[in-house]
Amino acid sequence: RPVLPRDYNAASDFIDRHLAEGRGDKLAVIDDHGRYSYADIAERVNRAGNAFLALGILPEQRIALALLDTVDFYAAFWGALKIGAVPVPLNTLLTAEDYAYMLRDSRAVALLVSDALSPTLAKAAGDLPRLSHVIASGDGPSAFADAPRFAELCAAAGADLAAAETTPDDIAFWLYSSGSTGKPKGVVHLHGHLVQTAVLYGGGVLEAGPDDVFFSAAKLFFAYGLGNAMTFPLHVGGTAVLMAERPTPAAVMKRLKDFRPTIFFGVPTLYAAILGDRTIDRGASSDALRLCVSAGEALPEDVARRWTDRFGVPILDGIGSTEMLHIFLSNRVDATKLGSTGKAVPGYELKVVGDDGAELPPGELGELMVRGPSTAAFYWNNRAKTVATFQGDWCRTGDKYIADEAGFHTYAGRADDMLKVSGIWVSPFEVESALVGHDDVLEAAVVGHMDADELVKPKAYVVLRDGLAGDAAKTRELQDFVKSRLAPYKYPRWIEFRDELPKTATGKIQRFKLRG
Ligand code: 3SK
Repeated sequence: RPVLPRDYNAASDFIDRHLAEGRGDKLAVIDDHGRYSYADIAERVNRAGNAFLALGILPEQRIALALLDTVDFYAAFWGALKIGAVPVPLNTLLTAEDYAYMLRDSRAVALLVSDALSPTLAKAAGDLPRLSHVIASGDGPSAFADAPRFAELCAAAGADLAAAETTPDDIAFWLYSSGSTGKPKGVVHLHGHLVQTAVLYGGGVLEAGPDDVFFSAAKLFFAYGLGNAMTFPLHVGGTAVLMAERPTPAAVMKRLKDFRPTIFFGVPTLYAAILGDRTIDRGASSDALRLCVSAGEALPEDVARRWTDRFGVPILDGIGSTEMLHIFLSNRVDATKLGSTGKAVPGYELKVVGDDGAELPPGELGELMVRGPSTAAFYWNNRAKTVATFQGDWCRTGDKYIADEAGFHTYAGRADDMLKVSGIWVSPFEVESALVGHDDVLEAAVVGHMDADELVKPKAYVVLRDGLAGDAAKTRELQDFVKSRLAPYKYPRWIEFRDELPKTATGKIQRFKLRG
């Protein structure tokens, strides 16, 4: 584990160190618009930091980032950290209501928003007295017609900037994480956390080095993507390939061909979708690719086997969390057990505990707990959930696991009702509430259901009001209704109509009777 000096600003470590060590000319980032050396990135970071200072933004104030994956994300994230402010990257797939909550909860004083996301954010950003600045990223039309352009603010700002005096324990950034009930929680991470994940997982498990080119289908606003496509490449002086568009199989394969990444990071749903297209073969990738990584949800054995057969590259399954910042349990190239999530990443400790909190021996099923040097400090403004999750230096994962004698851990479902869909949390309760908001729906229960690739997607059981028929047209109508109310990825892929739902004597829906 790295031991950090008392004076430590993560931006100096991840950005300025490369200039001090003579790597200014090395290629750091390729995005949809261009290529940027380490010197270019350092200058953009300094200009962004100075632009924030010129707006009067103070250390510890939050700057919300609703940004697609472009070099502006790097500039804004590190520019904020460098002045001691706190970037809060937001999921770019959410609704105006979700954003309104996060902007209010975080008390963000500034919002930087990609043009393409501006119509949704514009609906969220009214009536927020603490939000003093909205800045537009991009050069297209923005729904914030009067907002200053990030590029112009940066061009007018100075190119030199000294890092704010921070310590490894200063708050660096937040990420929002959703739970089964209640609103999303602001997960608070410290300056010292990023380097721990870069060294322990990026260096220790991936054995990443300066010749690696990193490409992540998971976007930078996810903890998974933040490491894959930003902190891991930056830490070793490698190169990151960024893509703003949605990670469809075609878009991903094009980047694999054009930019020849050496490490690719995806989620099982994407690996299965690529495998589902028989026209995509090894020739559609490149011979530079040495390693693939899967996280976000458990990787079905069959998908892993077919991927390696088709592309000739190992695929490492692992699991992380927003609370732990990145992957803490993983297979390794030289220690893989198919169907298992692997062993503890060195530097992290795991234990499987029973309902009473006592550690269980190998072979017994319980909840996985983890401790390590990148554990979030707390949830913002949520004492009850903080104490329930962070217990001493152990963090409850909410995942059920069985460990074997050799330390391999096999996933056995969630301790709560949460679903991981294409690597993103979905609360069944939120989908149920949306469904019952439809005039024709009396009751709804949502559970996880396996698709043909053994990947979990939401399935709804619905009781309609008297006399209404549940048919294909009603299914589509309800699916569209959910998509119009919630982030579209949350919609139920299947709807089964029932006359009634199984319930306990006290009227509680018995979801376990519907799972299958
Ligand atoms: O979902 C995961 O497995 C994950 C991996 C790395 C970082 C964050 C998360 C949630």
